[in-house]
Amino acid sequence: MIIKHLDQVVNTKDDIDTPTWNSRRLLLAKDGMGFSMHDTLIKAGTETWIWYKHHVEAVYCVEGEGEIEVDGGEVYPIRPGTLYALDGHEKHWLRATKTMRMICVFNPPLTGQEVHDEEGVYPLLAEEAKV
Ligand code: 9YT
Repeated sequence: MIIKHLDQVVNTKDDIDTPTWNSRRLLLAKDGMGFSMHDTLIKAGTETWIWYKHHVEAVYCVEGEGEIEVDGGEVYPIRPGTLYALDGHEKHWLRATKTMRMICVFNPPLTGQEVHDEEGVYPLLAEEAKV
C-alpha cells in the first residue's frame, strides 16, 4: 500500500505552483492507481481558463469560496462541500474569491509531465483577464 502525508509532497517536484493555482500531487500515474489525486489551492482573486481535453476530473471543495463558469453556460457557486465532475470535458472558468482548497481526481492519471504544457489549461490572472 501507499501511505504518505501532504508534508512529504510540499516543496518537492510534485508540488506545482503557478500564478493561479498550487497543486500538490499526492498520487500520480506512477503510483498505479488508475487515477491521480491532488490537494490543490486555487488562489484568491484569480481566474483560470481550463479545458481538460483528454481527462475527466472530479473536484471537491473543502475550503474557500469561488465559482465555476461552464463555457457558454451556467455559473455555479463553489463552497466547502461542493463537488463538480467534468464528465464531458467541459471548458470552464474557475474563479476564487477566497483561496479554495480542492481535492482533485483525474482519470487518466496525470504523470506530472502535463504540468507546464497541459493542453487546454491557460492560467490567467484576474487582473490580466480584465484587460
Ligand atoms: C481544479 C483544477 O482543475 N485546478 C487546476 C489544477 C489541477 N486541478 C491540478 O493539476 O491539480
